[in-house]
Amino acid sequence: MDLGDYMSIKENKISEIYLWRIKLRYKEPFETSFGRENYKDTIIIGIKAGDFIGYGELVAGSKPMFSYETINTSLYIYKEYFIPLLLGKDADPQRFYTETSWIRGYPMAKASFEMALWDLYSKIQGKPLYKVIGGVKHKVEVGVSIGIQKRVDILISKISKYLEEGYRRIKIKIKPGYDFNVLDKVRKEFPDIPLTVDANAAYTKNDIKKLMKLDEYNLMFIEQPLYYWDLYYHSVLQSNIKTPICLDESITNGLRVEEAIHIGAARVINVKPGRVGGIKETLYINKVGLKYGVPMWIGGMLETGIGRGFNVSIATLENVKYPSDISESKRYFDKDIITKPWYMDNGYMKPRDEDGIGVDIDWEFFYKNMLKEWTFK
Ligand code: OSB
Ligand code: MG
Repeated sequence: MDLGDYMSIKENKISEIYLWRIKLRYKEPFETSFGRENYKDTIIIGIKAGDFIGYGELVAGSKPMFSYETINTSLYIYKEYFIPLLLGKDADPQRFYTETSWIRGYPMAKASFEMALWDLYSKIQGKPLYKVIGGVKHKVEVGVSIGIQKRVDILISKISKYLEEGYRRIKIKIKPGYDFNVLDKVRKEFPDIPLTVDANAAYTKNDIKKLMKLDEYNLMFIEQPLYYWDLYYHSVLQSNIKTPICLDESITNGLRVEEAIHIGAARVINVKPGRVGGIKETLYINKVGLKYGVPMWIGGMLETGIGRGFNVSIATLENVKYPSDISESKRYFDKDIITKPWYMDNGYMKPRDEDGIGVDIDWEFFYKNMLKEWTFK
């Protein structure tokens, strides 16, 4: 930061913090090996300094399914630690990262506030977020993640529809009993499409031999087949297959990426900025991946247009070399909470050139879907 940047943060002390609990129905339920979700139920954060407001979005859900974190554990961390730390202080995401590093765990809670601070900081600087964080692309490749379907013919027709819309990679969710049978039919119908599978940790070490057969489907990678906390058994599987393993749940911070690379547990990394603790940690992972030649892509948590704004900005980083799970707003919701929904052009999405994430809330619609509001001054 030069002195000018420093002065402009100084004049803009954080005066108010808002937490908004919103619940928005998905167009269709999203089913993974760990459960079914009908709503986006989350907290949107607003942090105000001077005439600027930065937004953030929590990726933890109402139940500890994808991660141990929930909306309620996040509210506890926000109220107990983050809000008292930030009120009256400068909008400085890097300082927030350092000053909360003593808190063990809670990466999703940390990320939601850190990202709101990055948006706020970028707005104070008068720059788009993707430029502030050193993004190198002006458009990013988009893939789609399709939940578990009742019948394979429904899955096949969804894949056709998404391919027509221009998505550059299809990811299908698998679990025991909904895997090889499904892949046989999908590959028969679409022999050459860029295809990946995501098991969300549905298999065990006893399945390793069976999982080796996934090599026959020409998949770009296999996402998190084993335990949500594991590296070792993934390294055993990786050493027995040609298809790269991509870790999602097991990667909870930057050092976990280094560990995973050192023990050969993954050749591709799914980075969800929320899961790893925020943007600063994501920038570190970007560097580690470049150093070891391990590419990454940005995963999704079915975010609203606010979380999506961060994911699109972050997907402009240099080491993002596969399409990211950042589908269009209309793939998730009849109407998004932002004024200009996210859309794709020929399978690409563009970060906005407005300051920060460049996203404004459609307040009338937002209030209709809000369950509770907290204001801290
Ligand atoms: O494992 O990537 C995952 C959604 C919720 C929880 C976990 C995952 C997902 C997705 C959806 O795959 C990706 C998206 O946001 O479109
Ligand atoms: Mg995943």
